[in-house]
Amino acid sequence: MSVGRFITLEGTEGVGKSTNLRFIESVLQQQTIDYQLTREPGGTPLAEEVRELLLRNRTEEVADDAELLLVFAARAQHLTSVIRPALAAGRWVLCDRFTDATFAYQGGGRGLSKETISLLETLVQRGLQPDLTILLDLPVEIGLSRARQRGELDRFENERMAFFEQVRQAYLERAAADPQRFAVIDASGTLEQVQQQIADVLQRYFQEQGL
Ligand code: Z5A
Repeated sequence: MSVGRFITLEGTEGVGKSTNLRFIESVLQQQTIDYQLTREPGGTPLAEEVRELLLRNRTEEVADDAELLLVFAARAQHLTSVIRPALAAGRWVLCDRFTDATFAYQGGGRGLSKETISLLETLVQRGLQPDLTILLDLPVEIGLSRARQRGELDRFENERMAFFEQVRQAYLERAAADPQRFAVIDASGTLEQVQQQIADVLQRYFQEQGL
């Protein structure tokens, strides 16, 4: 049996991840690819509970290390219960955010060291990495104004502009360091323009995979 492929979608607030996930799903369906859609933090009942803990606005300040460990606790469960079994069964996994988000938010945004994050990555992932990461990139002010139109803001969305600038820079640095895995999409255009770029990336990827 063939092993599935692991595709992740990343970006800062308001880049259009949810909207474009539905588009990526439609492309996979056209290609008759058997896939599992999932997300981080979350993807299993336990990990979804951790997500709720992470996103809820609270008066107690959350320690950066506590936030980091919660993210990886959810990821460990998600990998064991959902991602590894799906890939082993030959299914593709389409995941809304993964560890690049940790390097961007907890690393770039909170300022935690890459070394610490890498240590936990090694422990939890044991070498497993996404095969393709689509990074939707957008100037922070445009993304935030899009995100704010959606209503109530969660704990992350309430962060300052400088935080999201650091998150964006960390994403772009990771993409520049691994151009084989990352496809950076300019998400500032119309939805049609963004989806055309995503379709091109996926077509190229399918060709490389001999599909
Ligand atoms: N987090 C973390 O800190 N560390 C980690 O390791 C992980 C996550 C894995 C939840 O993520 C939080 O978890 C996240 C980081 C943290 N921070 N926050 N918040 P999430 O992925 O669930 O949350 P999100 O960033 O809000 O994702 P989202 O719901 O997919 O939002 P979106 O990217 O903004 O997508 P959208 O809802 O499709 O688009 C926003 C609006 O823009 C919407 O009204 C669209 O109709 C509109 N839109 C979309 N595309 C366009 C174009 N091209 N033009 C005009 N308008 C558009």
